[in-house]
Amino acid sequence: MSSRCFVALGANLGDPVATVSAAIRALRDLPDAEFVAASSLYRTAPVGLKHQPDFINAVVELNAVVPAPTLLDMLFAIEARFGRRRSIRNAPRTLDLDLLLYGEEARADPALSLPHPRLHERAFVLAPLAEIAPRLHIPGRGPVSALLAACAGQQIEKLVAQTTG
Ligand code: PH2
Ligand code: MG
Ligand code: MG
Repeated sequence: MSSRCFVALGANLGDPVATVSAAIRALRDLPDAEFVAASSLYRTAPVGLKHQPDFINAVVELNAVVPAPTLLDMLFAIEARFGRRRSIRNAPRTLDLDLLLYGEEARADPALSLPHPRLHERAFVLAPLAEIAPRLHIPGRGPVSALLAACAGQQIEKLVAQTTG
C-alpha cells in the first residue's frame, strides 16, 4: 500500500534554481517513496514577508510507503542537507520542503497539518500542482483548477529553460 503525496519546494537564497533542481533529484532518490512526477520551476513573488528576493517554487508527486510523519522527517533531513537554518517564520530560505498532501489524510497537528493549511490560497503552490495533477481535488477545499483560478492576482512565471534532472 502506498499513498499519493505532493511535496512543495521553495527557495530564495543562494542559487535557488540550482537548489530546487538538486532537491528534486534528492526526492527522486528517496528510498521509501516512489517518484512519480516533478513540475516545471516557477519564479514567484514572495507571499507574506514582501521585502525579500523572489522565490523559485516547484511541486513533486511521490507514492510513499512510509507514514506521513516519517516522510516529513525525510523532507527535513533534505532541507538540512541543503543548509536550511530556521529563524523567523516566512524568512528567506535556502530550501523549504512542505508536505502538501498525503493521500486523503486530514490532520490538524501543529507539527504536521494535512492538507497543508495554506496550500489552497497560494498560486506558487497551486500552479505547479495543477501542472502535474490537473484533476486533483484538495480534500475540504475543492478542485485544484478552481482554487488556482481564484488566485489570479498573484505573480508567478513558469521558467522554460531549466534542468530538473
Ligand atoms: N514560502 C513561504 C512564504 N512565502 N512566497 C513564495 N512566493 N514562495 C514560497 O515558497 C513562500 C512564500 C513560507 O514557506
Ligand atoms: Mg513553506
Ligand atoms: Mg516548510
